[in-house]
Amino acid sequence: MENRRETPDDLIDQPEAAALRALGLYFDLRPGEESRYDERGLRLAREDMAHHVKRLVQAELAGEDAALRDYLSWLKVLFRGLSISDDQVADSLRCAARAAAESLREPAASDVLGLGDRAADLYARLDAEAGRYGGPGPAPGTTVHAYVRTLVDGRRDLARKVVDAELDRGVSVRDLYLDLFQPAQREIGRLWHTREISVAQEHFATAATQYLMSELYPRLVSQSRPNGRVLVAAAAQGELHEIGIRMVADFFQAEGWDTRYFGANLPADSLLSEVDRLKPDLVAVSATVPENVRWISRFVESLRSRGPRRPVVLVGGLPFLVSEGLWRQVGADATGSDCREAVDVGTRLAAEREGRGGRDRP
Ligand code: B12
Repeated sequence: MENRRETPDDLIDQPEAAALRALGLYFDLRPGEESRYDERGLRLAREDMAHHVKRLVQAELAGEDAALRDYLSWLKVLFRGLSISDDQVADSLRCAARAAAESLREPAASDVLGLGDRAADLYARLDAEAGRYGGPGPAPGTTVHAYVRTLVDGRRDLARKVVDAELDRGVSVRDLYLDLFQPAQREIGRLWHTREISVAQEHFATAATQYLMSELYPRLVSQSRPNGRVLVAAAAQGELHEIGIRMVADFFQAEGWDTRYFGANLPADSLLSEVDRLKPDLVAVSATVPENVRWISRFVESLRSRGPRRPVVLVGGLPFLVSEGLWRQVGADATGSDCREAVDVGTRLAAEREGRGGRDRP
């Protein structure tokens, strides 16, 4: 068919036409529903369809079930408590898959079509509470709970007091990163997801945590002894989540690495140029949004084409936590589930590389 021209990448970048087609298919399948939508409702339905299209196509690219399951359990929590039945969601997934398949070439078209039916069946059987995004959140009385409350209430001064009390009882900055800021950010995400807090409250919490991390940074690196190794750390192209990779960079710096941290959304070409210029021992790249993993794959491919004296590559972030083997699939040398593991594995791989004859330095 001559209109089947799009690659999976094109469709992920521009899902709008397929989303519109999917919504048409959905209203054909469920006559009578369209009249219940006002203009805003239709816009939201199109956005939901575009999201389905992107995630189904990305799951097809990933080629395993974990990414699909994760998306469905995320949807299950999102729609919990709303008047949208499992049946409606299942039909919208099928229609999104059909519309996506219509604009893809084979074999991707058949694969995505098959994913639609699998997603619809799986969705009905999933338990919202059981997945990564459900659950009750931190228990009242815990430090994480207290810290999150201060942020939700817009009280950075009180958040600071929670942090100071932890420091006074001897908690290290590393442990604050891992046992307070990380779970608190995930809880903030859960509260946003379940509509218990607004986007503005999430932004406030994130900004306050970043502010506190900056304040603690001198303490974190105060004992650090330079070890001569260089790290380049960045969030993938398109990726706005930056706290995880910032924590990774800070932990490396605390271990004596000379760390260049580039923050969010670094275009893949700029990352490559910096790697060529700085000749680091290790590159750490992070993604949270599944679609951004594509940029990491391309970056690693370009890096590998530079030969065996390229730096070690670590990848991490949510999609790599969800799909165990994804780091291998993108061609990286390893992953780590958190900033502590990142430093352990990165240090080991850099030492192995040095043992085998070192790195390409001017
Ligand atoms: C803050 C936040 C945002 C902020 C980010 C601002 C900023 N300056 O960082 C903003 C508002 C921009 C945002 C936007 C979006 N977000 Co958001 N966000 C979050 C939130 C609440 C916290 C993220 C965070 O700081 N986590 C804490 C860090 C410490 O954890 P981490 O990233 O996992 O990092 C650790 C490990 O993964 C690992 N690691 C990370 N990187 C690396 C790299 C290497 C090399 C290694 C080895 C290890 C490693 O080590 C880290 C430290 O221990 C999360 C909730 C959550 N569960 O994380 C949602 C969350 C990630 N967001 C979500 C969504 C849906 C979005 C949006 C799509 C929403 C929208 N419709 O616009 C957009 C996407 C934007 C984009 N293109 O990137 C979903 C993702 C669900 C999914 N599976 O896709 C989440 C899970 C919320 C939820 N429960 O629904 N978000």
